[in-house]
Amino acid sequence: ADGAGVVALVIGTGYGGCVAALRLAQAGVDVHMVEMGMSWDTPGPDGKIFANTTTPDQRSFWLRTRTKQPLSNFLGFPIDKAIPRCTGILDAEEFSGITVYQGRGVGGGSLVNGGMAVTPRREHFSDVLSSVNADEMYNVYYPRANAELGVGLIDPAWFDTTACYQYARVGRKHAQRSGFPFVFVPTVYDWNYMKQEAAGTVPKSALAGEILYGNNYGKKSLQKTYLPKIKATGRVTISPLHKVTSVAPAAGGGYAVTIDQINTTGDTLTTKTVTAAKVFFAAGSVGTSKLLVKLRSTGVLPNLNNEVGKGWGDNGNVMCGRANHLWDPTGPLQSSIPTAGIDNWASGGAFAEVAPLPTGIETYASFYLSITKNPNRAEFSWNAAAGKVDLSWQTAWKQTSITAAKTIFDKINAKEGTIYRTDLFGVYKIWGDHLTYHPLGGAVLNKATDNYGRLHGYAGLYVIDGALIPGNTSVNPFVTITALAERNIEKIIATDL
Ligand code: FAE
Repeated sequence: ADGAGVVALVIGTGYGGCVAALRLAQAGVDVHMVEMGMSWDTPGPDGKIFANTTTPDQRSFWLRTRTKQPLSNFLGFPIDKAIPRCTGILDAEEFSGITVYQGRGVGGGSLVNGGMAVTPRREHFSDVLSSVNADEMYNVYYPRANAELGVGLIDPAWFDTTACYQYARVGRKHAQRSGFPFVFVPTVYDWNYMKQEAAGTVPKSALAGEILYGNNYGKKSLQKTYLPKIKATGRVTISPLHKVTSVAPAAGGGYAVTIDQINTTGDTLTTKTVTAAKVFFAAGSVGTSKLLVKLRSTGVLPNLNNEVGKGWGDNGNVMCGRANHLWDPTGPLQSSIPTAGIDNWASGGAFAEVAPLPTGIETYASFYLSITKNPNRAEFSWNAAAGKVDLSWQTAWKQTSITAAKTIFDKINAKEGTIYRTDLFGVYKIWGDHLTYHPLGGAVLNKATDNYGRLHGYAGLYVIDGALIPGNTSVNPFVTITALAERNIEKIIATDL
């Protein structure tokens, strides 16, 4: 609706955006959600909405002509391949020192992520969000987020026997033999559905290697949790394939939001302007930071403060594989949903998840995504010559993360008499240190905004996504992003409407 006015406009449909839209609509506010990605509700020619990891296609990547898989190599062979350019689901966004993976579509990162739904240990919370009352978070907002997201734990008896978690049991055995605390990781996968997949009574999703490019059945993404509730309010319009490019103070009050409608090859079809009384930035850590830095630097929102763009971190993500002995197979059938972790945060600064290698064949490999305590923080800045936003992260900064991860895996390798895999990230390269799945920060709470996400300098502009979190959550971030959004929107509805 070109030129029409709305009360609240939400940029992005990930965790922060969905929490904002649901709670505003329930409070009686009309909401317009704008999402640059597709709606992901229509099956492709193969009858499925989402593509499989083993056969990536045009649905898999955001505007790329070649896949850029997190594991680029296997047994010495590059595995990336040509695909048609399309507004696919996974964006591998390249900055000079890091590739940042993000979900694109209605549901944001919930479409592509591993579903690991972890609440930080309470004793670490003050390191995560120092200005937030921990009692409120642990008594009210974490429980609310866990309930809304449908977080649950695997049945430990099933874990102990099912073929699809042999890889995780091998991970547990090795962790325990080296004296590391082993923990089950809660997830948003429907565990009953996975049991039925294993029994062969329903179409397979986690047991068909579905991850990264979407899960067709068992994962409770936002499409199965917040989004149906949002639609049921009848107060929310969602515009997919619409990208916000500007938010400017409007003459008569409120904000003029400029939006490009794009097609599935990424070309702009039309440009629209919508006026909104309040605008919620929920474009993800990178999306929100890029927009705000551009708008401040180009004089559209000059009163945004100097904290905007700062405090960005990678949640210390680093990946590695270990080569197991031939008598320690990890199994050809590997559930794509990780559910086991090695918690060495307190003594080594690393929390390592035992991740699958869902290739369908025995790999004799244990694969891990580690979240580490990495204090390096990067800054977004406007590159006027190139007309784009740069990020100052340097690949060498991952050395801290590698050192932390080695506190776990050097010890396990020594105990087991095993070595690191060197074939997963290139030729003779041990560490996946070029990427993150967990971008955080860039508009940090209580710095770029007040303690509830209100941007300094502009009444009616809010940040409500991962950009608020200063770079590290000690565990996977989406439960914390959701809980913080629940906390902030409750305050905003009570005081600003
Ligand atoms: P996000 O979910 O990224 O949503 C932002 C939305 O805004 C996206 O849909 C964008 O397309 C859209 N957008 C951006 N710019 C614009 C614009 N200009 N105009 C319109 N729309 C725009 O943000 N986290 C966990 O806790 N557990 C996991 O197991 C896990 N696994 C992951 C695996 C992968 C491969 C990836 C990529 C991420 C994973 N994450 C995981 C991270 C998690 O998905 C991420 O922290 C959240 O999705 C971030 O939530 P936000 O609401 O900040």
